[in-house]
Order: sequence, then structure tokens, then C-alpha cells
Amino acid sequence: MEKIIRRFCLDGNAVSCSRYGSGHINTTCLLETDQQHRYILQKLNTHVFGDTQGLMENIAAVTDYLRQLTPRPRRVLTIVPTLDGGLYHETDKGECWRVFEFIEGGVCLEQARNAEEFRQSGRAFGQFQKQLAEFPVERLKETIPQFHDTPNRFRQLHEAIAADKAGRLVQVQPEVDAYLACEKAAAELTDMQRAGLLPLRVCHNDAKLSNVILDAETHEPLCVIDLDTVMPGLAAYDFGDSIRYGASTAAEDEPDQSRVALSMTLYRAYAEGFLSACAERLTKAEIASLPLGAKTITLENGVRFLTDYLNGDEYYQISRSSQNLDRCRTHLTLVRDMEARWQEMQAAVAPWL
Ligand code: ADP
Ligand code: GN1
Ligand code: MG
Repeated sequence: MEKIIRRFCLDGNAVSCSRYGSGHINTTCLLETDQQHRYILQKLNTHVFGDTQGLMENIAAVTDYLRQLTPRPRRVLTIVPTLDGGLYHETDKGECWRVFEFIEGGVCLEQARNAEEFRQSGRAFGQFQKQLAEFPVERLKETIPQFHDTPNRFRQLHEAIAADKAGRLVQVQPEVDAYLACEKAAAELTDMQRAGLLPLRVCHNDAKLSNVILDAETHEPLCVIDLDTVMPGLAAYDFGDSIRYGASTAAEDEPDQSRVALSMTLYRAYAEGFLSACAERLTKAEIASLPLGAKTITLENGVRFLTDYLNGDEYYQISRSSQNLDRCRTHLTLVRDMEARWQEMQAAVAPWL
């Protein structure tokens, strides 16, 4: 580890390095130096992210652009370069490591403690969308092709069912049937995009509460982080991802489905925070598509968790054996609840139409 740390332009010598945060994909550490300077050191998951250079160039392009609009250091994720000016360091074993400035004085939440905190995360993603509205989206590489192509995620589910690699199909037939019954409806958003009804935007593509840093004292948005998937996409993807993760009454992996529901209070708070920050930059069709984004991205994540469960938990990090199955079930419960609350969900965005 010391050898890796020495490859970066740090302020001082590293005195501690420990695991930090709770992401599903990368390995994150908090690094401290004898100059009391803190950094985030991350090992990238190269199975998930094949094009590390492209991914880091996307992050650099977006953060450089944001820094010109907002020169305040805590407001933009800052890449710390390697000694030879690179965006990341690749070891002899092919591991890819990178360093960011640690954003001080912030909080990163797994679950909103109240509607106001969730509204602020909506503002953070709304501001992100607004600030990047003029960014030339074609400059971003599609580092994970078809990332939010929901019909393609269903194709991957079909492959997992056919292969039944882990021999788990027999246990999950009700979940498989329930998701497959939604397959047709899941294509609506991508169909609208292909028909030219929804524009491609700079999209975070992994928008969720735990990927935003709020000011620890004021709870105002500080910075949007975890930009690995920043790529062209739809505004509805980011809105939808935030809702499925943050507007649920329970954790993403709650085993007790009776505790899982869509909180309309949280949904409305997010819609207000998000749209008050960026509605002026969105088309009417995009605003109207946001509830569909919530439903589609909830379905998509549920399908991905189910696929990973069938494949033997290859993709997401798990800490217990049925975690992906629980994640898949919570998403199904949320989709059902969204269907029941569809009119209320649409009414919440209607004032901006
Ligand atoms: P993953 O892709 O695995 O989710 P993240 O980039 O989101 O990884 O980092 C994991 C956690 O580390 C975040 O949820 C946050 O708590 C913390 N974190 C990441 N980057 C920073 C940063 N620049 N400053 C402060 N905390 C950070
Ligand atoms: C992963 O890295 P993390 O935990 O922020 C995943 C997202 C999923 C999310 C489910 C690159 O995000 O797409 O929505 O888990 N990221 C990738 O919580 O696949
Ligand atoms: Mg994250």
C-alpha cells in the first residue's frame, strides 16, 4: 500500500489509511498525512470499469468544467494527480488506484433522517444538472455501454435465467415471473429517447443520497461525488435512481418487505429540491418523464440485483448470502407501490410543467 500511496502528489507523508464508506463497487480508504491533510484513496473495480483512462478523463472533464463555474474547493470533486501527472496509478498487477481531496466538514448519508435532508440532495443533483446543461455531452465517453438501457438489463436477466449458473432459479421463480411481467413497460423511456422526445444530458448515472456530500452544519449541498458513471443519459435516470434509493421507507437490502414503501413525503421533497434547481433547463417532456424515470430505474435495479443473485453474486459486493435477493425484493415492492401512487407521483412534478 505504501508503494501505491507514494505515487501521488500528497501534502506530507501518509500516517494512516483505513477503509471508509460503504459503496458496492470500489474499495475506498481514508488517507491522512502528517500535515493533517485528508484524502480519499480508491482502488477502482476494473471488472466493472474496463476503460479506466476513459472513466478518469470523463471525471476530469466534468470537474474541470464545474471548477470554472464554482471555484470553491469543497464544491467540486478534485482529483489528486500522480507524480508524473497521471489521473490514476496502475500497479504491475493491473490494479488501478486514484486519489481525491477529502471534502471536509460534510456528511454523506445512507438514509435521509428527514425530508429536508432529502430535499437538499435533490437540490445537489438539480444544481449538477443545471451547471452541466451547456457542457458538450458528446465529449463524454460511454465507459460502460448501455448502462441504463433497461431493455438490455432484461436481456441480461434472460441470459442469467437460461444459464442458472448458481442453481438458484428454483428459489426465485416468483421474483423472476414478477419482473418479466414488467419487461414491456420497462422500454418506454428508452423508446422515447430513441424517438428524439428526450434529449441526452450529462448524467451522473448513479445518483443517490450517499453520492452527495451535504454541509455537516447547514445541510446545504456541498458536492456531488462518485462520478465514475458520468456519461450521456437522461435527466429521468438520475431523478429515478435517487428516488428508488432514497425515497424508500427502508434500506435497499431490507429483508422485511412489510417495512418497504415509497414515502410520498420524501418523493415530493426530492422533486421540489431537484426541480427548483434545474426545471428551467429541462424540457416539459423531460419534467413529465421524471415519475417514469423513478419507476423504470427501480425496475432496472431490481432486475440487476436479481440477475446478480442468479449469477452467484458476481457483480455487487455482498455481506450476507441473500443480500442481492433482498435488494431485488425491495425494488419489486417499491415498483408496486409506485404503480399504486402513480397519480400522486405525477401531481408532484405537475407545478413545473
Ligand atoms: P463507490 O463507487 O464504491 O460507491 P464512492 O466514490 O461513492 O464509492 O465513495 C464511497 C464513500 O466514500 C462515499 O459514500 C463517501 O462517504 C466517501 N467519499 C468518497 N469521496 C469522498 C470525498 N472526496 N470526500 C469525502 N468523502 C468521500
Ligand atoms: C452501484 O457504487 P455504488 O454503490 O454507488 C452501481 C449502481 C447501482 C447501485 C445500487 C457502477 O453503485 O449502478 O444503482 O450500486 N454502480 C455501478 O445501489 O454498477
Ligand atoms: Mg458511491
